[in-house]
Parts: sequence; structure tokens; C-alpha cells
Amino acid sequence: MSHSDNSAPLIAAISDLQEERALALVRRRLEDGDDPLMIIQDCKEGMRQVGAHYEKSEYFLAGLIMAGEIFREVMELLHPVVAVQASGRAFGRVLLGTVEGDIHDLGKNIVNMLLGCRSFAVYDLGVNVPAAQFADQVDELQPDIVGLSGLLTSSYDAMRETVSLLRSRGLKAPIIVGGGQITEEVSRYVGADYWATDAVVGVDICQRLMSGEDPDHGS
Ligand code: B12
Repeated sequence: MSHSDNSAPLIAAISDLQEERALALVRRRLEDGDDPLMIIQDCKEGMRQVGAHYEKSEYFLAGLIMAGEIFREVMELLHPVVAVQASGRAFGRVLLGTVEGDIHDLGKNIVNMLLGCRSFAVYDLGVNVPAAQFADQVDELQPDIVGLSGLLTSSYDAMRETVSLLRSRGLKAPIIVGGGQITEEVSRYVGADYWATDAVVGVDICQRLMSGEDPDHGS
């Protein structure tokens, strides 16, 4: 999804950690009937720029924390607009969580919200979830799909360990990994079936899987 003409001010407000301005821009865009998914896309780009500032030591940990807080508040504004109450039978069951050692959850929470909107039943184990906890929940819940989130390079080994434990316990369901830095190569390394760097793409893969289609492995 590309950015719109309204994108630049919001991207800049997030990148510059201007909380009030960012929230005011989001409120205005919602009033103007802008697509909440486009707003999320712009926030993601702002967060990417915050990360780049951090890498260059222009921002420190406090900057990441501030950006996370702004994003959380933006999601509070967007949630009622995106969350059209799903009704009827669950379309499929997804077990979701951020792998051990990683506490990033903003992206995972968007995946959870969008899956909910498409009538999936989502079991979210939260952050820093050990492989054994995923395995125990798989035994109990028998999900149709398992989704692992991770944003740190160091999370890939935790993902690999989790996938390997789940397979050794006999899980047949597809495993999808997601996070900003995931690539085809990482997906192959961790042994996942599918991967996504975008929640909409990930949810689309889940929908196709439940419809018996064979989706692309990731993008
Ligand atoms: C905000 C933030 C934080 C916040 C997180 C708050 C929270 N509640 O999540 C806090 C302050 C806690 C944090 C801490 C740290 N962070 Co940080 N953080 C970020 C930042 C700026 C934004 C992440 C974010 O929320 N993006 C917005 C969301 C919407 O995007 P997303 O997560 O990619 O999710 C989307 C997709 O990936 C996908 N998706 C995500 N999960 C899943 C799962 C599935 C199943 C599917 C299908 C899809 C999917 O859908 C989402 C929506 O499209 C990134 C920069 C970046 N480029 O990502 C750094 C970044 C991830 N952090 C980084 C680092 C280094 C750290 C720390 C180690 C810093 C420190 N010195 O302590 C700690 C680690 C803590 C830990 N153990 O996890 C590095 C990682 C570098 C690396 N290669 O490992 C980054 C890349 C910054 C950088 N450029 O250096 N961080």
C-alpha cells in the first residue's frame, strides 16, 4: 500500500516524536473519512524513521519508548473505526504471540485486530513467549494457524526453536512469521511456512489458507 497526499505530515509528526500533533492529524484524517489502514501504513513509516534515528544515535531508548506510546495512542483512536464487530462462527483459529526475548507488540496487536475483523478467533499469548508455552497452547487449542511475531534479529533463533518444538510435537497447521525485518531467507531459516512484513498481507494469507487456497509464501 503506498502513501497518500495526506501522509507526509503524519509520518513527520511520528518521526519527530510530536505526540499531540500526530494524534490531532489522525483525528482529522478519521473525520475526513480516511482509510484507517492507510493511517496505520503512515505510522509504520514514521516508526521506521524513528528506528533509523535510533540506529544513527540521533535518538536513544527514550525515543523508541515515546514512539511506541504514540503508536499505542493512535491505535486507540483507530480501533473503534477498524473493529467492525465480527459475527457468526469463527472463520478459523489463530494462535499468536511475540517470541521469547522480544517485547515488541504493536505490530502483533494490529494483526490480532485485523484477524478479529475478518472473523478469526485469535488467542494472543502476548510478548516474550517461550517455545514451550506456544507448544502447550497448541496442544490445548488446536489452532488452524500459528503466527509468530519478532522484530529483533536475535528473535530469529527463538522463532526457529519454537517452530522446531511445535513440529516435533506433531503440529500440522501452517506457521506464519511476521515482523518488520523478516525476509524469505529468515522465513526459511526459522522453518516457517509463510511470512509477512505487513499485517494486511499476513491476514490475507490466513484467509486464503482457511479458504483452501494456496497463497504465496510471503512478501
Ligand atoms: C517502538 C519500538 C520499540 C518499543 C516497542 C514498544 C511496543 N510495545 O512494541 C520499545 C521501546 C519497547 C523497544 C525496545 C527495543 N528495541 Co525497538 N523498536 C521500535 C521501533 C521504533 C518501532 C517498532 C514498531 O512498533 N513498528 C510499527 C509496527 C506496526 O510495525 P511492525 O512491528 O513491523 O509490525 C507490522 C508487520 O511487521 C506485521 N507483523 C508484525 N508481527 C507480525 C506477526 C504475524 C504473524 C504477521 C502475519 C505479521 C506481523 O504487521 C504489522 C503491521 O503491518 C522499531 C523500528 C522499526 N524499524 O521497526 C525498533 C526496533 C525494532 N528496536 C530495536 C532495538 C535494538 C530495540 C532494543 C534492543 C533497544 C534497547 N537497547 O533496549 C529493545 C529490545 C527490547 C526487547 N527485548 O524486545 C531495533 C532492532 C534491531 C535488530 N535488527 O535487532 C529496531 C529495528 C530499531 C533500529 N532500527 O535499530 N523498541
